[in-house]
Amino acid sequence: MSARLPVRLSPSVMCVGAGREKTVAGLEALGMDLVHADVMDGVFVPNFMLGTDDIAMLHDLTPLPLDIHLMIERPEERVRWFGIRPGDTVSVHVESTRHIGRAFDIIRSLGASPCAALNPATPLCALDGIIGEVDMILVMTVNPGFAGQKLIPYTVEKIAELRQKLDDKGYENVRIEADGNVSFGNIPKLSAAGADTLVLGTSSLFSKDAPIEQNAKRVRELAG
Ligand code: S6P
Ligand code: MG
Repeated sequence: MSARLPVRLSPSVMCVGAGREKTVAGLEALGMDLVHADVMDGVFVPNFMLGTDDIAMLHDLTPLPLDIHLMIERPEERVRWFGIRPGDTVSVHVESTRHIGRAFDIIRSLGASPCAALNPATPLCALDGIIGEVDMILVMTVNPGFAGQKLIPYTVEKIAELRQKLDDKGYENVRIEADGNVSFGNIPKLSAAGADTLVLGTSSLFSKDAPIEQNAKRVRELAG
């Protein structure tokens, strides 16, 4: 296996709850690296989440780059609506479009990092041919649409296989993001499998069992 890429922590805005502005503004001081912004259109997934104004507001609230996760149909027709900034990361689901290359080209032209996202049941062969076009692969470890779900066990092995596949093909610098129930208990096995970008939600950073500062410290200790 290649040298491990530095771990990045990406707290999910849909899990913040009340006091969103203050919490988002404080994420950098907590040692977070990105801000994960879920966009849902009610068609690709059975939920609505974060519109274009929300994304603009997030950019105003934090200097951290956004990690925009588009769970929308035909993202290539809509991706320009989101005020993407250079340095942002933008994930597009392979299941959501017949023209994923067009979406990647637009994202790259805006100075952002294009990423491919996979639902839990989508096989890794869906990435054949496009690995060289992306900076990261987002692996859903729950079915997309909602926070607070349980990790689907087979996705851990899928991450390990993906890391091996990327390394074998010479794409050691392509990152892997784990999204869904990245809990205190699951972080060690997801990291060991090869996930280097961790989406933090209700099961870790925003767990109500402890103050956010304590949760942030615990996540960093577990994730390295
Ligand atoms: C789900 C979404 C995720 C969640 C996050 C929730 O469709 O893409 O980014 O916000 O995974 O985290 P948790 O710890 O509540 O499962
Ligand atoms: Mg997400």
